[in-house]
Amino acid sequence: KEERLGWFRQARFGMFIHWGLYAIPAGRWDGKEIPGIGEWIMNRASIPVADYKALAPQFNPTQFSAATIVGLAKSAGMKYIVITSKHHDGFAMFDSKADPFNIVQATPFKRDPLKEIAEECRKQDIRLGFYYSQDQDWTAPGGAAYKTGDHQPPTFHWDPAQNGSFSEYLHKKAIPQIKELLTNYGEYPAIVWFDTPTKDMTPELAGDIVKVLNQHPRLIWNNRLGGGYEGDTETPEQYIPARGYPGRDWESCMTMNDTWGFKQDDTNFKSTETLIRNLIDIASKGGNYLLNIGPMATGEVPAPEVERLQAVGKWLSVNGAS
Ligand code: JFZ
Repeated sequence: KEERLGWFRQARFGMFIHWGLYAIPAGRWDGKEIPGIGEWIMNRASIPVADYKALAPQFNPTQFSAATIVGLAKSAGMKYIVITSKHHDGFAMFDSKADPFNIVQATPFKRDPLKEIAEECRKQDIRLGFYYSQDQDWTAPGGAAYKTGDHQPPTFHWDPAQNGSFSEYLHKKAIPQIKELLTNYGEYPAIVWFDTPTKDMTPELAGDIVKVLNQHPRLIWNNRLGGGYEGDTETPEQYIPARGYPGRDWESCMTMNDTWGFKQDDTNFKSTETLIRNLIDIASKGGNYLLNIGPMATGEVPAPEVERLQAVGKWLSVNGAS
């Protein structure tokens, strides 16, 4: 375990990246600001599957630069990156043969940003992890959905196109894509970051994922797979546990404003001082700080996020901590 988690225990500071089609509406739909976090817009605004999928042909983030983003993490003093490979909207931000709703096949951009980031992480000596929404998938038939608004139990779906078998979704889309992520990016991912399990993820179905994970003995995965699996890491969200997690590895993930995915109307950014204090507090308790950025539909990182990361990096180097 020490051999596998050694780097993670030293890391202290990482970059979370939430980036996907939701960066296009950026929190507004039909001219209205949709409450809540930006990457949840499809669910919060009950957007039909076909309308959401129509965002893909508009996605052309030509300003995206892996070198810039990895360089930003590096200059902030971060030691690793975790990026959304597929969020709850079901859109794969990587080259997938398992499902056509992906950035290479369904957009004019046609590039695989995960591949570009992986190459850059290799060059700049940064570890790389992939976030993958294994349970919720709002565009694949059978994918799960958390309830919002008036969505009805038991599925909380809002579009008949979402109906189907969860087990089939898992075996035909999620597991094949997890295999792609685990085999197509060289020594990465170092981490698979699962999220939001529902009761659909039975111990048996989660076990089918674990069989795949176990073929990669150096892989770290978090505590959000579901099916009763604890994983390697605790993932407190938006808070710092008072005493850390004695005996467990952990990372606090946090936003800089109030959203993970880019939202044009959210300017409620924390101060650099708060970010530095959070990092110190977390490090003093033995955890890692996984601090989020939400790139825009152009591929650029919002300026307030760039400024803060550079300022944190400067503080770390002036104080001999990086
Ligand atoms: C989840 C996602 O739904 C969200 O979009 C984002 O990706 C975030 C990092 O993870 O949201 C959660 C998951 C877990 C908790 C809260 C929000 N939690 O355990 O309190």
